[in-house]
Amino acid sequence: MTQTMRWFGPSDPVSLRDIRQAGATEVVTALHEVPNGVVWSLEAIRARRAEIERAGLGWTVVESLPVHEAIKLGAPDRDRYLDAYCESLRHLAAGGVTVVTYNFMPLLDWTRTDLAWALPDGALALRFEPVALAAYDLHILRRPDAAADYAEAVRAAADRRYHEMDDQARHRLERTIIAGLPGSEESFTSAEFRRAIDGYAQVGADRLREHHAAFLEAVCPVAESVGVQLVVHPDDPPFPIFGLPRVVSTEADLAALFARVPSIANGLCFCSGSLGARLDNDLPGMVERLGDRIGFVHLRSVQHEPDGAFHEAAHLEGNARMANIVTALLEVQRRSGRSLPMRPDHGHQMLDDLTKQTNPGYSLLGRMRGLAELRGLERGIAHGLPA
Ligand code: CS2
Ligand code: MN
Repeated sequence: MTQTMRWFGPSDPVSLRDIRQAGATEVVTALHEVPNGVVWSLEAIRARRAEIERAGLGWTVVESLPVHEAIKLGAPDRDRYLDAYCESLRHLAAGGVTVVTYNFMPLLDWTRTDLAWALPDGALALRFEPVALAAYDLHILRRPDAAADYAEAVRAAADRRYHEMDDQARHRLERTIIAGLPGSEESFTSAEFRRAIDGYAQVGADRLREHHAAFLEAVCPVAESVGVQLVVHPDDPPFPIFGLPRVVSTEADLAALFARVPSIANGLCFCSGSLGARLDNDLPGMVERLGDRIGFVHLRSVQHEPDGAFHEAAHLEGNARMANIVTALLEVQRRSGRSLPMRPDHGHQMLDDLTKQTNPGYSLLGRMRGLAELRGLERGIAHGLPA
């Protein structure tokens, strides 16, 4: 696989030199400074490429070109955002990019309830805990109808949790959930978030699927004509939260999406961490069956805990069955003759990074450990395979 690392651009505390020394040959990045919905100019793309190449690295994958809420909502002004998206795709192709990542999650990008969960060895991991999410939803956000979304036992545990928390802990939980994790486009206060959720009152899963298909039908012909593959990043976590629909969570969701819009530009960012947050997703099997659609790979493993909670484990630990996933990916490469761009998705905050200001999940050392382990795993497996 082509080893990459995510870089958030010139403001990232992790430098291009760091990434190169970690052993990656490419970065995946985005023009994070351009607001969602505004066209990425060819000039800005070229300038970013020049900076990356000066550091001895390549850039073929964008993560992410965000999809405007008007498109997800199917709002009357969506056409102008679709046009802007197509224009950015043309510029990206002219600027040497071949893979463009996006997600189709309403309002929130990836969501966690704890960004600094201490592991037994003192490193910090990201964690998602349904009881904490419910405590926020029921007691801080106070979303009307929220109670109906939780089982009695979860509600009771959430009540207890909320009452045990002091104001500071409540504030921290609120910021963790809605202030926007690295790479997210949206950042809300609870009042804004409640209003934004209301905007989805008429958009259930079926309509969101329609809007997703309409998006792909509008942009795939352009992507195909300029030689770019769009890859959808799965929902994280892969189930509905805050009553908002999620439609990119399971193998069935993905198979239906590819059947509905068969264009070769309609691809998948296979994220073993996001998809792995559901135990009913058979990760190696999904690589085998959806392999032809995979254009980009995120490798990470979650450790499931009792009561539906999970945390991000070290890359080769947890529930993901990483050796089986990498074996399946190598088979996809063999059969298609491609080298898939891969990145370690998130990493623990550890060692010297514990004293630094870092982007949650995107500190250097944890990801360097992840990349080193994954590289070793890949080499070891490839060594045993017939040429
Ligand atoms: C996250 C997301 O899990 C992940 O990869 O870091 O921010 C992801 O990059 C986006 O959802 C892709 O659009
Ligand atoms: Mn991912």
